[in-house]
Amino acid sequence: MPTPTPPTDCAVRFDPARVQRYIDDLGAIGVHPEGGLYRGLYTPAWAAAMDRMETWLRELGLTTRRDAVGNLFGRLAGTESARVVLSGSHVDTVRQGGKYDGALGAIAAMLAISALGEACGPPRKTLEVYVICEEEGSRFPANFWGSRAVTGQIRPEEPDRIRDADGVTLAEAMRAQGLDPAAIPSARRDDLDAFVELHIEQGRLLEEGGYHLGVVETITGLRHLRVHVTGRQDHAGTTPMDLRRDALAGAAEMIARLTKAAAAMGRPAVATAGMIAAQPGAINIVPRAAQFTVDTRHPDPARRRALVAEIEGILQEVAARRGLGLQVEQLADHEPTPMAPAIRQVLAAAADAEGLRWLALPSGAGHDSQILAPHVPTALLFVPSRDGRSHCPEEFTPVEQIVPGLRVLARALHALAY
Ligand code: HGY
Ligand code: MN
Ligand code: MN
Repeated sequence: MPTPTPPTDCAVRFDPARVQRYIDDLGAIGVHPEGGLYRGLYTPAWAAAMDRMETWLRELGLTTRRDAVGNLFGRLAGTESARVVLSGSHVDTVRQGGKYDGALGAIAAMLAISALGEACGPPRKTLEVYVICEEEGSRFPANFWGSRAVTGQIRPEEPDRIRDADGVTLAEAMRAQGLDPAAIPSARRDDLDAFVELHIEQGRLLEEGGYHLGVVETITGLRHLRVHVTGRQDHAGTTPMDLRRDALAGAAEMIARLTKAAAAMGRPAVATAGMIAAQPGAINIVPRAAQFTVDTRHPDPARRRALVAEIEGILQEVAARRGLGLQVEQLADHEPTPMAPAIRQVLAAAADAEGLRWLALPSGAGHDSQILAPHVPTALLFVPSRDGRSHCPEEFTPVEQIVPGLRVLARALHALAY
């Protein structure tokens, strides 16, 4: 694998003010009434953001194309090979999310590839910006929708089975955007030689260590559950505590113990109950049912298995002792995913060539890179996150900490495609 030849006769430079304008303009689409952003897959805000990206890609001289699930590509054709070096990230957001998670990687790929085309002429291999339609699973419980389409991993029953909170299926939402669920298999690609994703770290290691950049070694393993607890609805005033089958009290004990188990395992083990609901939901009624989600992560396969097993045991023990029904629905399960050493080396050499301090680190967040990596040599480049904050309106990275990432991305793509 080549090491980045500095783009000598094609000095690639980035104007911080211009970079910030793109971030702010895209970050103005999908403003959430309670703060931050929300661009759920196939919502009007999502469509507006994809349209804005396509307009920019065309203005920058790239040929655009959309695939069957709504991924957007901006192409800089290669002179010698139709093989493609891809770079980008997702445009959808979590609810009340920030304007850097995903969007920055799509903008960075657009600016790096267009700058390379302008300064260095056409590449040998084709370079493509990959504006990914969905990663977060924030509208539909089916994350990595865009990259699972590109790698042929969408199961035929998913579009009609998976529904959002309003009962709209993925297939219905696709059709409302003029997309045909039957065409999903056509989104699969087998022409990809490499994928490089730039993303905010969403953690605090780079900032705490004074590093300019992070080169990810492994993306953490993740399991998403929805836990259904059932008990018996009773009068809150007349039912003795020892006779209750209180579904919400059972769920609360489960959550307290599973989060304690992750804390006891120590960093970087994490477990989060992000959502909870109870029925019938009245102040004077013992709840008959409760549902909550569990997000469990660890970058080490054995530790992840141990934590998952311990959590399963906690759910079973609490339910049995309290006489509660238990049904555990698995929503997602991803093994820890190593990034490609050869592509990591290209990023590291590019950072060294720029005289930057970089850190090799695991990613505690999930990324499209983990879906591409088993199919395409893939690497993930981090820029710092202020206070390690993300998935919140406070998400922020100063543009002077973004530009070094752009320069390294451009060098790496130059090494891979020219
Ligand atoms: O949840 C994650 O780690 C990613 O931001 N979707
Ligand atoms: Mn995210
Ligand atoms: Mn992301």
